[in-house]
Amino acid sequence: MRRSMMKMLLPALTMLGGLCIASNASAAPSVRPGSQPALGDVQIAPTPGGAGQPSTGSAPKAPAGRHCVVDLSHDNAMTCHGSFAEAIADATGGRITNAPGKPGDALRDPRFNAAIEDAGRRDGQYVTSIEFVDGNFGGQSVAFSTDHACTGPTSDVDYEYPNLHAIGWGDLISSYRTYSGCWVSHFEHTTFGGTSTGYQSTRNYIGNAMNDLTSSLRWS
Ligand SMILES: [Ca+2]
Repeated sequence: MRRSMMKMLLPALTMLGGLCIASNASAAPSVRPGSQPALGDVQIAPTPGGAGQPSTGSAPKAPAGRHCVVDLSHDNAMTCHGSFAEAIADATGGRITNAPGKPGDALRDPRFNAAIEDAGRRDGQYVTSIEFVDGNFGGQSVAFSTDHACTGPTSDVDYEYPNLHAIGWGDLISSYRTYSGCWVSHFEHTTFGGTSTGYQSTRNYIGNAMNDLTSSLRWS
């Protein structure tokens, strides 16, 4: 999002800053053995189904639907969808099929976030982070999925994506939400060069220094 627009939205973002932005400070997901999160309106499929989505593979273009999923565990294959709900169904292997249509509404709902974490724990369909074009989890999105959670220490690199420009997502990210015990570092240049944010958990605004500048990502 343009910085001029961000200035207009800053008061609103400040107001919303305290809402449901989960601290990931412990790095490890909050897991209570045997407990079930209250899922409410977030529908969980009774049996996990494969995403079954064709992939654009190694020849990606700027996505039309602009709600995309990149599978970090399978050659970084990207699949794009026309709605956020479809993308989340893909990222969770079909477990969450009716995510709220507006990503911002979904991410401010603790039940949605619990369902994402639950999909990882129960089905091995983890999401490292969901990245957004606008601040406050708005606009187009790209979710990164894996088959393992991140390890606790941030001294290692659990996953990485070297070139967002190659898949139409370079210089766009303004906010992000982390899951699966992952922290994410945003880099100014491809292959992890230039300025970086360092590993951080959820941010409803990435900050002026890196807004619309991210070209590569690492998770730990
Ligand atoms: Ca790690």
